[in-house]
Amino acid sequence: MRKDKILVIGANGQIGSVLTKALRAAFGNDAVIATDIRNAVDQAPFELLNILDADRLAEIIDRYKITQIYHLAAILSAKGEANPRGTWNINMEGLFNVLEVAIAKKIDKVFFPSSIAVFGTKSPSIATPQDTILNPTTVYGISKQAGELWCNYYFERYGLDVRSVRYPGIIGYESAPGGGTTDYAVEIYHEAIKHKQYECFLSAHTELPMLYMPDAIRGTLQLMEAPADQIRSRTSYNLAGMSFSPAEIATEIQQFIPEFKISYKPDFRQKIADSWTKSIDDQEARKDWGWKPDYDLHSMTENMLENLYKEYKEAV
Ligand code: AKB
Repeated sequence: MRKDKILVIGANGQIGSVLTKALRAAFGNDAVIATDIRNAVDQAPFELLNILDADRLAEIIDRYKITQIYHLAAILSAKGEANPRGTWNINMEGLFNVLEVAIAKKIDKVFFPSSIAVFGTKSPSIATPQDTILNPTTVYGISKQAGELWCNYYFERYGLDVRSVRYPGIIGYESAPGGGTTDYAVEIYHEAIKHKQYECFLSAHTELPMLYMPDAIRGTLQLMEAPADQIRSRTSYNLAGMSFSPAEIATEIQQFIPEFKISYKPDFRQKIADSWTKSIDDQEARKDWGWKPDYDLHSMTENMLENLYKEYKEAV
């Protein structure tokens, strides 16, 4: 058997940075090559990589004898709306570069993150099943839906072992999100600690599916470690953790910081959030490869605040 050598593309991002650490803990530091379009401190081995540069991608794969790829580079829902064609180009051409090089270099496994952004106003909004009507309204959501179908195509046509989950909003203390519609659910914890107040860009009762980072990382690694014959979906798996609204997360934070106050000033992201579903059904992931989240809103809030307090204390 070949020794696993893992390439993480987008290793500076919200999920990429935490996933890189987890992969290094599991496989050894030098077995995981971090790449990103921006330089990173503290990430060696690290290579600069623009995912649109297919030659550089192939060169890095050859140099490090890569056997697995985690492709996390993408423009998210809110930021993507500012430049729809540019977002489509980065999200789709980036994925094609990964899928093509994976075939050419006989890569063992590829991970492609999809998102709840594939759902739309015609998808059932409560406990949305995995296989259902998809009518995404953002360019990000459209690119993720198309990406899922292309992953399935490369699996069916070329036998590429590509695996995917639909991430809900991801909340974590180690890294900052950027350009998403669910970003408020991370910002709110920082603002609660720093200023005891937060102005939310979504309205009070906008309920969305969310997942705590440790669960997201564990689920991702679990999917990638599962025997190939257990992966019955080659488009993407729904991955659920919890669902809540800004008002509900604020009430939860008030259990720990009673003086915390929230106000609401919905902006263009409200329309995106309104097009997504409120909760998702992840029974396929549970059945096929044993997925089960550990955290709910209460235990996540307790853990987030504890870790953020530590971080802010160490920073002063
Ligand atoms: C976003 O808000 O765009 C992302 C996502 C749900 O994929 N966090």
